[in-house]
Amino acid sequence: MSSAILPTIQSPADQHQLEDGQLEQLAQEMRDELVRVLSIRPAHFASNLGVVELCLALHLTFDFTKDRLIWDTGHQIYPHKLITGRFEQFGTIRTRGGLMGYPNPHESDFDLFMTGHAGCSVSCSLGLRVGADLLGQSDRHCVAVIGDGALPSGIVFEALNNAGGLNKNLLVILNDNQMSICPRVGALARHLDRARLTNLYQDSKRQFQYLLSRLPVVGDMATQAFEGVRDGLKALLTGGMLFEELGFRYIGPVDGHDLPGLRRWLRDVKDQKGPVLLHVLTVKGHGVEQASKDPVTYHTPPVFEKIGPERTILSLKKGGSKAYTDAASVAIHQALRDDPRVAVITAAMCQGNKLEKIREEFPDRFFDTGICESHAVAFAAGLAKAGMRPIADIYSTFLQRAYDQIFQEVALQKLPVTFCLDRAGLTGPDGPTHHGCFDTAYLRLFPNMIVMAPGDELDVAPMLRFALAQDGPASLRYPKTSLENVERGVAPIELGQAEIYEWATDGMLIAYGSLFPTCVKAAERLRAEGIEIGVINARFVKPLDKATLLKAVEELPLVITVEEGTLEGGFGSALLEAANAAGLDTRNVLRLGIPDRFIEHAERGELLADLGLDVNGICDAVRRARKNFVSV
Ligand SMILES: Cc1ncc(C[n+]2csc(CCOP(=O)(O)OP(=O)(O)O)c2C)c(N)n1
Repeated sequence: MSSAILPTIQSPADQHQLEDGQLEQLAQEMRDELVRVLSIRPAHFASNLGVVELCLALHLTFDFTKDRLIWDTGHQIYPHKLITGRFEQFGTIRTRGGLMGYPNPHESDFDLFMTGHAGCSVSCSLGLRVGADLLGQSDRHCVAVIGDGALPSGIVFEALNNAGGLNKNLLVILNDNQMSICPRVGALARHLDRARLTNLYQDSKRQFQYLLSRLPVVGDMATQAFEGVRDGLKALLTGGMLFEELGFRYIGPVDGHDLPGLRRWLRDVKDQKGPVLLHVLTVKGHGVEQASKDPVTYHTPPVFEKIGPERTILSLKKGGSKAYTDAASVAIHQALRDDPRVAVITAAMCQGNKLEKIREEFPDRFFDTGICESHAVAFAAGLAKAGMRPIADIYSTFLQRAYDQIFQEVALQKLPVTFCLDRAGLTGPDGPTHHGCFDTAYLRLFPNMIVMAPGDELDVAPMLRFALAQDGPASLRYPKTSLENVERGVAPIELGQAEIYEWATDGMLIAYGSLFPTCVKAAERLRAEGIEIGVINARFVKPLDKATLLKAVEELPLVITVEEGTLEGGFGSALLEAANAAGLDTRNVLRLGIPDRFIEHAERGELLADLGLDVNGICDAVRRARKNFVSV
């Protein structure tokens, strides 16, 4: 849709020319553009609709060519992109070579960190604040915007604690829409809800709070006594006691969709001394009725069929084939039915992990910790120690947040926690913050850990059952893609045993996990060319099936390992280490996988092709290798 004002905003400074009415129109045009582009491309939708006014107010109040702004997580950064010189490219968002769906410093100086994982905005803003002060740039304001879903992350409280202690000038804006992806959980939600109740008195409160917050912090006994009264009154009025106790001045809650009001509040807090938390109330999906009524579906909806007048969504295009997540969710559900000791833990990804039915049927053994992966893993360790069989169902990339808990609370204690690593491998349009590339390398380092990957759908349920039967930790990783099957008499899952799909004389493709079906297709194509290549479904990287795999290295002219994970420290590395320890010549071994660089955003299929991990790429690698280092 062509619009009158938005295309003229080349940089945030252009907004300053606009009257209130024009700013309102700009907000509407931004929403129209979000609807237009995201109706044809699945992307974060409701979160972005909810922060349009907040984004405008921030850019109208601060000068982010020198001040600093961090959007926590970064999934709600689209309005910011629209008014920071990227309107014309907005239609390319999340496509190969186009704008990223998250902040990206390579795109714009207005984006400071490339982020996608939740919880770091307050820490990074505090670092920016302290760094600016040390470098004599105290006039630069630092602002973090964090959602109520990200707020409970442990690291946020580490940062609030540090900021309150340092008493630096820092503005934290809490964007409270009462939602994470699913409705928010935990005790903090109740605290924020109490603060919400006082919203009715917001206008009369504004001046009062402002006056109170302007009172000096240090002083004689009388002042201190007065401050005690002040804090008590404020807490009584606002319910923001928790933040006050952590050393922040709590202000709010204020209406996040009233642009003139928001601007007044921001002007008030801009030059306050010390750390300030401004509590802003927004509606996730604001401006699109269906999105605000069903923010879970519209967090990242499928494409929309049709848009009616007034941004009305007439229907969503759903459907498509079943994904690995579906197979895992069915297997987890069955495990809970089979064994009362089994429990499942998600870190705010109930919807993404497709655990809703389990949440309904087994509310006592389903746990959503919120965006708290490290807590989730340590909590799982506690459950295991108590005699339960917990499953930590966490995306590969987010499990990185729990690295030390996997080490200490789980592996070191040899506790039977099962890790289901969803979205392992290349996750497509989300890009480098979300690709699950590193888990094979980071998990196989730990003693006591069993590290596995199903080769196809048929491996998923048996592998989960196998993991749950172990007396120590075990993990399985599966990709973000449709289910695939390799027709065969499936061999049972046995500890450290690969499955030989086909042995052949010219060489062997050893697939670890998701690319097993691709390897089977590649071998078929090569056979048609007269090249006899076998395929092994490795299943385990730890313990490795040395007997089978080293036999291939020893006897065959060519061995190619194939994995959807980093080459550094991955499955191929494990094979080379084992071969080296056995004194084998490994010049016939070639490793295919993800190289040592961060991988951009594009469709998973496009990325696999780029990296030579599709059927064509694998066949080419075999042909090249036969030419280069195999005497045929
Ligand atoms: C460490 C981490 N875990 C999980 C996620 C997945 N995730 C993306 S957005 C989101 C919800 C964030 O809620 P909130 O901060 O309130 O923002 P809202 O979408 O409600 O505006 C979650 C769980 C993530 N990005 N990072």
